[in-house]
Amino acid sequence: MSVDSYSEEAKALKKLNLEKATNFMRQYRDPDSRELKKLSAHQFMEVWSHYDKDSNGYIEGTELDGFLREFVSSANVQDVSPEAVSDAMLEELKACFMEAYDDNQDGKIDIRELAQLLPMEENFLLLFRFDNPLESSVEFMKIWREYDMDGSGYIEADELKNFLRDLLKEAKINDVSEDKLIEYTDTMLQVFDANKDGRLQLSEMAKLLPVKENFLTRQIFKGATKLTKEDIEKVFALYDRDNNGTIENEELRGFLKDLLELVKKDYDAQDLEEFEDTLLRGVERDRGGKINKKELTMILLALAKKSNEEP
Ligand SMILES: [Ca+2]
Ligand SMILES: [Ca+2]
Ligand SMILES: [Ca+2]
Ligand SMILES: [Ca+2]
Repeated sequence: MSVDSYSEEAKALKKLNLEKATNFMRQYRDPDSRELKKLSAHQFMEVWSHYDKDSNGYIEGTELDGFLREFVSSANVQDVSPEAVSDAMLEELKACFMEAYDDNQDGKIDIRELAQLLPMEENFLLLFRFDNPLESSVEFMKIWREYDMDGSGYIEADELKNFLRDLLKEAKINDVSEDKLIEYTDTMLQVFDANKDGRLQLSEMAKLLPVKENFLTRQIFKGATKLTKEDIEKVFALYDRDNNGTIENEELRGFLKDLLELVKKDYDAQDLEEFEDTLLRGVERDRGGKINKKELTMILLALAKKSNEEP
């Protein structure tokens, strides 16, 4: 290598590093057209973890401002610094942007929403677009049981890989190499493993596989109004998916998961089990983890009472 080409290269590298430091998004744009390049799974993860600075699973508040400033100014052919985006412009931009991308309208960008925004490898993108959200937590618990093959109470890397492989298969994608699949698994694990123990617990998997609605967050269960017989019938029907007159197995665990979600942000299989013990001890008499309508009524009344007592 000649000295000249070396110094050219060094200059280019220096420029790239400088751009990275001032605007992280710029490296993912084509230097001429300024269009976003297709991101690999790994690059997507880089973007995500760069902007979700506190790794809480959302790009929000000042993180969101920072991302938007850099996202927009990096599209400029001239080197405008992120600060060149005025506050007024930013507010306007944010309004439009959130309108378009904040699907669940919580004012934050989650990973699924970012995945819709950035161009990515198609097969990897698919993993964020599969037939979701799930109908309910009952379906979630069925999937959980299927993929926690060793019953450890966690989805470990190999189990996650099986899950992702099946997702791709379902989407009729059969040409993903084992290496790619491992890359996808690593990336998904890094993104969703919030407590960094190298495996997914229930609450982490719940982010990867969201359900349409937690039925129990509806107003009636927040003690706002009195629980009517109709309400109870409705809840019962929601969880007794096979209509056999009792809530059991995944139906019961789906119900427990929804309950748990109301009180806890992070939870694992052990929490669910302990919760089941406490909750059923009072109402269920040795019938092997099933609850009938009467028992459900008692549980819901106890909960309504409790939430009425809380300020
Ligand atoms: Ca965050
Ligand atoms: Ca497992
Ligand atoms: Ca974890
Ligand atoms: Ca049932």
